[in-house]
Amino acid sequence: MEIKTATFVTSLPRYTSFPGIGLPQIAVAGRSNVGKSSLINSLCKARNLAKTSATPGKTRLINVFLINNAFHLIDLPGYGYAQVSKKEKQSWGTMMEEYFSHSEHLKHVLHLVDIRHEPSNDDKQMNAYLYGHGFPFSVIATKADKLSRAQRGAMLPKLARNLAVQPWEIIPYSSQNNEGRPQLLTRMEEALAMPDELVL
Ligand SMILES: Nc1nc2c(ncn2[C@@H]2O[C@H](COP(=O)(O)OP(=O)(O)O)[C@@H](O)[C@H]2O)c(=O)[nH]1
Ligand SMILES: [Mg+2]
Repeated sequence: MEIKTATFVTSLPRYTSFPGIGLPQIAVAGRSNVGKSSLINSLCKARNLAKTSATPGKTRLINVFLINNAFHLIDLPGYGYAQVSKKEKQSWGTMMEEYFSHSEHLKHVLHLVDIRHEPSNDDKQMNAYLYGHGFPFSVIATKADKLSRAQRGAMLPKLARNLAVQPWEIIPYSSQNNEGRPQLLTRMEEALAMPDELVL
């Protein structure tokens, strides 16, 4: 698959209000600052399609992008930002619940984790949620450019063990040099081709 067109559709504070149009969806989930928006820009070869930020905890909305007029890419609000109030954490939880319970066209979740760190408790909770609800997902290890080959070789098995996937299933990704982009596009193409019956 190649991405030929990518456009911003809308930002939603509540997923229930998205009319949807029956297109399949691929969602991007992960900690604040893990590189969700950067990955979307890298995938779409667009500099500013999704707004990136050096300050974590900025994306409080569900951002919807239309790709190739064929599917929606969903930038979910990040979790795990320490400086948020209990109330904000609750509203994040409500938004995610609303999204996952109304996303009948969701084909695949890209769960982004930082390749440099052992998964946080929030990462493990997200992983357990995806497993528990039977959502097909891939683990994408972001910021791969920040590690040497050797360091990476040591980290991938740790990530895999914590997130109950095989090390070779994880896609190391760099939004800086687009490493991992072809593999991720292939993974997305396969996910989009899955029959709906397999999506719980
Ligand atoms: N070196 C490097 N930095 C990255 C990469 N992806 C994201 N970043 C940086 O990490 C910060 C957060 O990225 P952003 O995409 O806004 O994260 P989000 O909160 O998950 O959407 C920004 O300063 C990005 O420039 C990457 O692959 N490599
Ligand atoms: Mg973002």
